[in-house]
Amino acid sequence: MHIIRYQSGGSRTSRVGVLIGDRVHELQGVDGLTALWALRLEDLKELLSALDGDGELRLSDVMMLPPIDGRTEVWACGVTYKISQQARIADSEQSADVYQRVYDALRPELFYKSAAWRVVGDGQSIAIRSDSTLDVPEPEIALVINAFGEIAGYTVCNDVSSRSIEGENPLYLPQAKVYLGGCALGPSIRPAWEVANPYALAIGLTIFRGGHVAWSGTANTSQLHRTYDELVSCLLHSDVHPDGVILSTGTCLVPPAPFSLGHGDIVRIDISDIGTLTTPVVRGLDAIKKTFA
Ligand code: DO4
Ligand code: MG
Repeated sequence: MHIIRYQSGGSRTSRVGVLIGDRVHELQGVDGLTALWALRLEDLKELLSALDGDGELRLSDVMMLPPIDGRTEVWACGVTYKISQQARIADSEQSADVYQRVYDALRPELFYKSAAWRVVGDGQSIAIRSDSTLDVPEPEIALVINAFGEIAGYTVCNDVSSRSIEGENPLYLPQAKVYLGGCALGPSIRPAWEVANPYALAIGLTIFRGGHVAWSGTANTSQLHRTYDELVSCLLHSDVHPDGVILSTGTCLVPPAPFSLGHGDIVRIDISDIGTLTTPVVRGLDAIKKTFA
């Protein structure tokens, strides 16, 4: 079962539903995903478990939208896998010790990534900045957290990042991370109760260029250096998210420099039991603005 946001029948209204097999059940009266995150986990499970396999629409009849809406924000964790720490130390000659220290510190690195409206979904373009020289996708498992701080589900996140801008100075992190086309999520949300072991999920990253694989790698969430509960409790320590929040848990794959994303590349992220997120790459603000009609 996957929770989805979609449009159908030529209407521009976004709907919330559940995908079972290739059938879509519209959740009547649920006017946004945020209404689901306002429910306690046990109530959400009861609501969705009442559905059977006979949804009224086929998957091919709907247009999927990014699985986030309303005031739900995307936050992200940094340096939660050894590979991320090592790549950042290599990029950042003068500030290498900040990455060394945060990896083992009690307090994790958490940063704001995106408002819902600027998140792109499966099949939509991501962007690299025209003032950046080294760019990578960051394939990450993201936690969907409800208004009560419970993990309600999991989705795939691409925390697209400029390594050259962050590497120049860690204080440039927001510019390396937060810009139009810099965050992709989806295609759907897998309810938490259906994921037997979220610490044993295979993550694959494949970057296609000119019809060929330009780079690929695999990793596993078993390599995560922290627990999901610890990351959630730090995020919510002194903050509230009444519409829920999505927390991306850090990258476990970094294509080694000098590999850099380019205009026309296609990025595919596969996370077992969760989904596959595929996004073409464009370079520069004008190009990404054209895709945000
Ligand atoms: O330290 C900067 C960000 C790290 C990050 O995004 C990651 O480890 O995934
Ligand atoms: Mg990241």
